[in-house]
Amino acid sequence: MRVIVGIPSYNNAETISFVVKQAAEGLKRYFGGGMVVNADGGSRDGTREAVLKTRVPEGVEVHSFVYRWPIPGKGSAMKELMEFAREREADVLVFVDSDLRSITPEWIYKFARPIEEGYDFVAPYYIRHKYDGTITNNIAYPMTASLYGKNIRQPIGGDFGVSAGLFEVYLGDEDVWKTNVARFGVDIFLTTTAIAEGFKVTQAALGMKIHDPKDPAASLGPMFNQVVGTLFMLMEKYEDRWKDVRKIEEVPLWGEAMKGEPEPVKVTVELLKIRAKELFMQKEQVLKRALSEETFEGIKKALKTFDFDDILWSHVLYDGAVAYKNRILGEAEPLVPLYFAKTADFVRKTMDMSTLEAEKLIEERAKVFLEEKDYLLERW
Ligand SMILES: Nc1nc2c(ncn2[C@@H]2O[C@H](COP(=O)(O)OP(=O)(O)O)[C@@H](O)[C@H]2O)c(=O)[nH]1
Ligand SMILES: [Mg+2]
Repeated sequence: MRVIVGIPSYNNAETISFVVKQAAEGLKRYFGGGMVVNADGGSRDGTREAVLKTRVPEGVEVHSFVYRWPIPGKGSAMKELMEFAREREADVLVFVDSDLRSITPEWIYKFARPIEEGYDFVAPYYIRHKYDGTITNNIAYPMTASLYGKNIRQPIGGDFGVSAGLFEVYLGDEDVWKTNVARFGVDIFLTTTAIAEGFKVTQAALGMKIHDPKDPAASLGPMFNQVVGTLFMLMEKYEDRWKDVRKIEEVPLWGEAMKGEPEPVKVTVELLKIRAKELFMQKEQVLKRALSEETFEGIKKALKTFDFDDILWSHVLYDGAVAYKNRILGEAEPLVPLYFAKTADFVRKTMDMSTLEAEKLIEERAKVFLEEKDYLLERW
């Protein structure tokens, strides 16, 4: 089996060499060799040099290029990694992020082996600290599970295994790569497309995910906009695939799920609250038009108390999706203050919980989203 590992990067000189090394070891150990390819966004910190000078086992080739697609972003890098894999006639393309500190050679096996067994898409399944992955936990996971009915816990984990048949489909529609899919919308695009186009999907148990953490209020606004905008766009495209789904199906897990407490990720709750209020004032008018009256009243209260329950939160996202479809919202960005407020609520509620205990609340959230699906269907 020809396996290629693709690594998108942008200024990751400090961490990428470790990732290249682990990937190369994995290729050698489990597949007798292969290729590690880096697609870089024009880093100025020596990322590509770090890639190219990493010592790897014999039988593993290392490449690095700067992608040419004109939109700067992670998705553009991944697009060109797929094109590279297609040219080299790879059977499997494994994507891994360049800021991973917990990747081991086994990860490559776990992403590639299910494809050899007939799967097309392997999503990661890892333990993340309760405050890492707030866009995953608040949006991508409950929306994917309740809309498309697949219990994929990490739909936007960043690391994936993809079959040749599937990357052909991803590359099929060039126009989609002119949207937020070229940026951080790429992960939700990969996962949703795999499910909605009927490919065989599974999850690989990988242990912990440790990477460069981000403080939500300081740096996740643009990512929220890109991920949620893409999710809304795909809801329109695939409405026939999610409307009739009424239950959440388990998705097979390759390997044993691990338990443990990952190293803490810091969230500045005060900043979340301040930014939520500030941004809400700026977006109040458009939110009033985009949300139902009941939802709008609900969020006004939630912005005072920072008590933001899952039913209200599902209505925010469902109203948002409808407003996007009806062109009242051109982007998901006006919803950012509500994401900040919801995150502040989650931090408060889980302050004294372990990551495993907090996990239970997130699983419950997906069920609430499913129960509230009629609310969406009535308005869609
Ligand atoms: N080429 C390229 N890669 C990017 C860009 N932004 C992020 N990446 C890569 O995408 C991966 C995930 O990015 P990261 O910032 O860690 O996102 P997060 O882990 O999802 O919060 C990393 O390997 C980044 O280097 C970009 O603009 N261009
Ligand atoms: Mg990261």
